[in-house]
Amino acid sequence: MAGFTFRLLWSGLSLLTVHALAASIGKPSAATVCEQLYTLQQNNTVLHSQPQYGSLSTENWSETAWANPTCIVQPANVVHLQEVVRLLSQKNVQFAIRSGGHLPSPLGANINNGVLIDMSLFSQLHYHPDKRLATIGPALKWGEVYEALAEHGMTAVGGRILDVGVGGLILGSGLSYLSDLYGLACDNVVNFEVVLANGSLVNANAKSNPDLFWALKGGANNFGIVTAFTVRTYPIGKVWGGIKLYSLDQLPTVLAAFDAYQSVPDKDPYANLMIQAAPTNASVGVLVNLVYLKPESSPAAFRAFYDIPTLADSTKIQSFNEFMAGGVMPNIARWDWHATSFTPSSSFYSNLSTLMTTAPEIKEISSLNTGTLVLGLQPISTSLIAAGQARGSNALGLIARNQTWLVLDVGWQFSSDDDAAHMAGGKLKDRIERMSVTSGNYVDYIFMNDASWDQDVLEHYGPSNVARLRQTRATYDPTAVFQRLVPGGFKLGV
Ligand SMILES: Cc1cc2nc3c(=O)[nH]c(=O)nc-3n(C[C@H](O)[C@H](O)[C@H](O)COP(=O)(O)OP(=O)(O)OC[C@H]3O[C@@H](n4cnc5c(N)ncnc54)[C@H](O)[C@@H]3O)c2cc1C
Ligand SMILES: *[C@@H]1O[C@H](CO)[C@@H](O)[C@H](O)[C@H]1NC(C)=O
Ligand SMILES: *[C@@H]1O[C@H](CO)[C@@H](O)[C@H](O)[C@H]1NC(C)=O
Ligand SMILES: *[C@@H]1O[C@H](CO)[C@@H](O)[C@H](O)[C@H]1NC(C)=O
Ligand SMILES: *[C@@H]1O[C@H](CO)[C@@H](O)[C@H](O)[C@H]1NC(C)=O
Ligand SMILES: *[C@@H]1O[C@H](CO)[C@@H](O)[C@H](O)[C@H]1NC(C)=O
Ligand SMILES: CC(=O)N[C@H]1CO[C@H](CO)[C@@H](O)[C@@H]1O
Repeated sequence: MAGFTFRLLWSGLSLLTVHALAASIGKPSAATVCEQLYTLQQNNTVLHSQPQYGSLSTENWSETAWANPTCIVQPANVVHLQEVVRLLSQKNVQFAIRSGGHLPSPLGANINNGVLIDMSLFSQLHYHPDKRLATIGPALKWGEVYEALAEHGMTAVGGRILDVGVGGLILGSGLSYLSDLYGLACDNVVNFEVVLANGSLVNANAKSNPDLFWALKGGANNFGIVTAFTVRTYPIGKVWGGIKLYSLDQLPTVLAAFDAYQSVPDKDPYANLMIQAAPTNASVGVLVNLVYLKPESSPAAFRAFYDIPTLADSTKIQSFNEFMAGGVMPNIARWDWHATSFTPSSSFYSNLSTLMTTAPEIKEISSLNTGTLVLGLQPISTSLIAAGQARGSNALGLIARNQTWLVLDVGWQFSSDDDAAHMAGGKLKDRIERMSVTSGNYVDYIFMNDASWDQDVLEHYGPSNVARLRQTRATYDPTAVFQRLVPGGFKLGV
């Protein structure tokens, strides 16, 4: 098999690296390293001049993530990846890491003048029925994971939209429709297999490298490159779920129902939902994606919504995967999003509804070509936080309060509007945040997977967690390779 040939070629690379280092004079460049990679591993190195370069550098969810890497490496296995990381570390060449490519941040998972490590070939999936665990590769899409697990009657705690990537979602914590029952995606990892800055391969779990295990649960790309996640799986049967669609002017009523849903005593953890409203686009209105993780029609958990007349309603009993396949995002070229968190109250939601029709930023966004704003609201219950703690702690510093994670998704067409779109979204997020600070509803937490590139997510994990993350970095990446040489993504800071 090709694997054998790869090994021979790649053991040649180590030797060459040593010679090259010994002889190194002057400043090493990404172009030199790319030539070396290409000489040694043609099949897995894509240079600027090659036909595949275009589609690989423009993958893909949002055009804001496109860039011009000097070359793109697609390691075929762990040994390849170790050699690539060793070479880049030794030569001090900057690089980016990409799994599913769904982060819209410019240069968050891509790079100009550097090497893009594209993890596409890490798409393994093994289910271990005796332990109810699955080992999954970072390049898989959640739809592929769910489909494979469904054959065993199981599912995993992962993305709510099927084409999101595994790697970035878990390393950014990962919110799922199962989270009130089982915690966040990162809470359900039992082992991370990781290539460290010096190229060594380690497992991080409760027993081996427990400090790294903790740090990776929210630590993004600050500690190493994850080559495999072993995650807990859970039985799933049919669910009741779908989308209830309301008109935009029903937003205050829908948010009042949302408040009632969140504030009942002992909220049923089998119920979950996500609200999306498009104040720039009245024809889209307000979408409530709701799911009950049992085959039970119209469960009591959602009773606050049942009296509100809908424009359309697709709720029915179906498979969990069919339900998630119904979740969509508008097809718009460029995206940015901003996150903030607050504790719910009826007065806060009422003021938020008003803001969504009056804030000047909404006009600024709708005046851009295909300018679109989607307000997203995600309920986070204390049971989610407790379920996470019960599975071992994470680095996120969440406080045990019922809360809402808000996201403003901003979509537009042309790069010439990038600054205007980013500014408007950021100003609106700040406006909402000021309102929550004034009313005492503010929660000092930024959900990484919904955050914009200029939100300092890790700093908000709290001072003691940040100190512990820095300590962990000193152990596993003493020369701060993942800070200095990997500029993209949410960084811990030096
Ligand atoms: C349509 C859509 C729906 C979404 N739904 C959800 C949802 O339901 N729940 C949720 O939590 N989030 C959701 N997200 C957000 C999503 O989790 C983030 O955008 C996440 O970064 C995507 O992961 P990825 O692997 O596709 O991204 P990438 O762009 O490939 O990577 C994201 C970041 O992680 C780093 N990274 C990726 N792989 C590795 C690795 N193997 N080792 C080290 N670092 C790595 C990258 O360097 C980059 O900084 C959604 C996003 C989209 C676009
Ligand atoms: C490179 O790819 C070609 C075409 O797919 C294949 O025939 C060849 O065996 C590969 N070489 C290695 C070293 O894997
Ligand atoms: C969170 O809300 C639930 C009801 O949904 C309630 O039972 C619980 O006491 C609340 N927790 C806190 C810490 O307020
Ligand atoms: C909502 O707005 C009113 C009027 O401005 C204000 O008095 C109240 O404090 C606000 N409440 C919240 C929770 O923001
Ligand atoms: C609003 O949404 C509709 C339906 O998705 C779409 O056809 C239309 O182009 C959108 N308008 C704007 C301004 O985005
Ligand atoms: C690589 O780094 C790890 C963590 O700092 C260290 O334990 C290990 O000894 C290093 N390996 C080599 C070969 O230097
Ligand atoms: C790799 C890939 O799929 N690239 C596509 C991303 O989306 C743009 C526009 O939709 C296509 O032109 C690219 O081919």
